[in-house]
Amino acid sequence: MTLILSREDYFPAASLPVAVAERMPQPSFPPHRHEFSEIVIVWRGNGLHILNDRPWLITCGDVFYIRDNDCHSYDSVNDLVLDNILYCRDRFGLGLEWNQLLPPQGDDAPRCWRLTTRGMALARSVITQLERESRKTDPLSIQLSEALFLQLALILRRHGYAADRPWALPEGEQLDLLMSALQGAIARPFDLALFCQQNQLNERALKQLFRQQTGMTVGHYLRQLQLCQAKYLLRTQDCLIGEVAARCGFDDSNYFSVVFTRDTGLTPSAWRQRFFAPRPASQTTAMAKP
Ligand code: RM4
Ligand code: NI
Repeated sequence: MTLILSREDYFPAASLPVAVAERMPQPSFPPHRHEFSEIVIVWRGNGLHILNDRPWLITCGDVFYIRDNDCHSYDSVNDLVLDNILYCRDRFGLGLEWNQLLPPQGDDAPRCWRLTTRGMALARSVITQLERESRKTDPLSIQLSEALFLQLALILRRHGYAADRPWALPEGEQLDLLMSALQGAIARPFDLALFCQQNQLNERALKQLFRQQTGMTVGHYLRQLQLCQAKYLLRTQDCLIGEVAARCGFDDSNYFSVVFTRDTGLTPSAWRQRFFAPRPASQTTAMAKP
């Protein structure tokens, strides 16, 4: 007979829909089921989580949705810190569509989810409020607990992704990944298709997201990064134009000059001269973009 954890033992009152059980640390715990559902969020450390006979090595950022009829246990724990958010669907009173707010629960649904670092920070603060609120039994607190639980569920959806589907990385994180790759790509050619392949991202969707968020195409943005770098180098370093071109990702210094002139209205050397050659007050030159 597996252990069954009762509502009575884990909820301070029969009217409460949500309870937060912090485990700092989570010790090894024998196989059990619950008379409630449970969301497990792992903050730190590691251990083995055995869910319906399947072992998962868990660590920070892992999230599990445990259904009433699941059986699970913890083993080989090592400084494992997690929170259990316990809830009873039948005690919710706000009339929300929980089937749509929580991830699908079918047999082929992913079992292990990952929460991004940003998601963890957001979840952390909601759980802190929920922990306090969920102990109170007046009607308003009960509603507020449900609302906070809703907020948590939405954060987990927005900032979480199935552990076996890294290409479904939340949009914000996809964009961060791309941005840092582009910053590192100023001096070398950047291959977006290759980048997407390496990071298991959908190229079309990422291009669209980039455009939506920045108002530029990836190519335009990269070109502007290169030109900013070129202006900076021209102004601060006394090197050859060809060297500036190479350090900004152009193999061909003539082509660099064409692009630079088209963008600024000045050739690279004329642009540089603005900062170095003293100009007589009467001389008029085309106004250059900064
Ligand atoms: C235990 C363990 C179980 C959970 C209970 C509430 O320490 O984390 O999985 O159901 O707490
Ligand atoms: Ni449990």
